[in-house]
Amino acid sequence: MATDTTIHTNTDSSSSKPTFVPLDFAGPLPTPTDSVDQAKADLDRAGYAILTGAIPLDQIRQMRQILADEIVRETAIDEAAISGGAFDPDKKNRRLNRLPNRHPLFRDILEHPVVLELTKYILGPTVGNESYLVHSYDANVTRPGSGQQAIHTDASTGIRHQPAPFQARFIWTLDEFEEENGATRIVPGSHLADVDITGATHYESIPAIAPLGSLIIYTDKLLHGAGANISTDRERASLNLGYCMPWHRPMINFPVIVEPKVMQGASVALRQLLGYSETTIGYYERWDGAGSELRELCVSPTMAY
Ligand SMILES: O=C(O)CCC(=O)C(=O)O
Ligand SMILES: [Fe+2]
Repeated sequence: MATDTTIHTNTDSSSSKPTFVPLDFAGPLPTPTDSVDQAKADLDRAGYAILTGAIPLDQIRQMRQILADEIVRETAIDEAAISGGAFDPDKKNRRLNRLPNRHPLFRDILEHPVVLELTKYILGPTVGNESYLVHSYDANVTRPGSGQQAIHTDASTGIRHQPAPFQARFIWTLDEFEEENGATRIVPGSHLADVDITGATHYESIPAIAPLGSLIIYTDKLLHGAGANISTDRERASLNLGYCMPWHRPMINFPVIVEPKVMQGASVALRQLLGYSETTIGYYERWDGAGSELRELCVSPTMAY
């Protein structure tokens, strides 16, 4: 999808480490679109796209309410556990994981057809047509006073000079994303650069302003980060998730995180995406260490979508 270019940096002559990287992107920035073809073009050109109209707004509002209720519930149990994450700048935002356990809507959205189409577009074919895997999945709620997350890529492999995307990444906006409430910040065009991130570097970025219920699409090659919430009274909630190749180790081991009872009756596609397969193409490794309840959920990994 991409050819490598150089990202231009100002350097601190004493350390030769880049300290400030100004925006360096020619052409108009992507704007929200309801066209999947336009979104694909934006993704190729700018490294991200904002797709609208992919999901009914009442479904988005319902998920927002469930998320709020779950945060209240978890706050009463252990507020610290959901306050900020390892890569957040402070403890003001809320991070909620284990989403597939919490509500069917949080499971259904993992197999949204547009997300699967875009994952195919970004990652391309797999050997033996084996299913992609959900790599990671959580909710992030910025709150008034939350700081800006450091600009980063979502590449978890630690591989330098990564030649192609290893993850298709998505953010569902459960609130309207505005600069003031912490819209995700993006370095347009950075998906084409061979970036070696150092903590000392400040990247100039722009906010991904998006209506409620948008799907922000990017890859693990794009520089981005949650924005600071400088509003006095507005939260900004999102579902953040990624899909990876079947040979790429997901960040989350879903079959041992998700309660087997919530997966009973789940589609074959959802089971594949969450890694419920005793088989990889050509190999069968029985899940002897798992209980029968879990083993009965296993399906063939050959892409059913
Ligand atoms: O919530 C956001 O705006 C982005 C969060 C993010 O980039 C991350 O957690 O890796
Ligand atoms: Fe990220």
